[in-house]
Amino acid sequence: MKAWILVFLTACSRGVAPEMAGESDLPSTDDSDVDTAVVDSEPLDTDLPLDTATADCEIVSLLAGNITLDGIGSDWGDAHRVAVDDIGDPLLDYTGGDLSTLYLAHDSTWLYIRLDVTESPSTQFSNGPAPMDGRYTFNLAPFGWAGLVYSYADAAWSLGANGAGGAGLSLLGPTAVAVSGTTIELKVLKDDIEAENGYINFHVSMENCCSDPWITVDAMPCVSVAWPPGPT
Ligand SMILES: [Ca+2]
Ligand SMILES: [Ca+2]
Repeated sequence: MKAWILVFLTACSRGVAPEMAGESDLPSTDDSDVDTAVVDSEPLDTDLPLDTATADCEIVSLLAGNITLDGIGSDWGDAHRVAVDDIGDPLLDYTGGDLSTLYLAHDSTWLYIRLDVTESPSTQFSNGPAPMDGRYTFNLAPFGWAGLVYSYADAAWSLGANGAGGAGLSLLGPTAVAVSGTTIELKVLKDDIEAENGYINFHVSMENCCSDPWITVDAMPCVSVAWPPGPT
């Protein structure tokens, strides 16, 4: 997988920052030490130690919800909010690069993820040449990752656009992503998700993916949910 591939939703890869292997939490966006946020472009290890997979992630509830994928957040209750992040804390000043709130929900078929940012989500985060080198990343460790992608080729929000792939996940293109205002909604087939240790960790971030060094510009606190989830 090429380093410049825009957004994906995969879960495990080799060479991810130590925090992805459960050795530490995602780098705090308050941390001025950029080096701690550096990751390389190699795939993550799919054999993460099971007992450390949730060590640095707060275990939260994944509740059933009746979600419409339209980018409008009114169909999410407060109980679906699983993480909040500080405002004004990105390491780089990218429009749409300040992450604020993460929500999770599911129904009988889909896992839904909602990310709110403080400005309109950037359509400049793509795998094009600089400065269009950022991306929103939704990493569902330890089993795989999914990617959210803005397809510069199609000029549309699209899951798996521009050739981005997700190990073991069906990336359904534009039908799996909706953006409106400051809200991004996406959905992943539950049948594609397998948790080896009974939990899935969610690492959601905005990355300066194609620069050197490759840094995490802003990140949501990691959360972990039991998987498979309860009945809907
Ligand atoms: Ca909605
Ligand atoms: Ca933030």
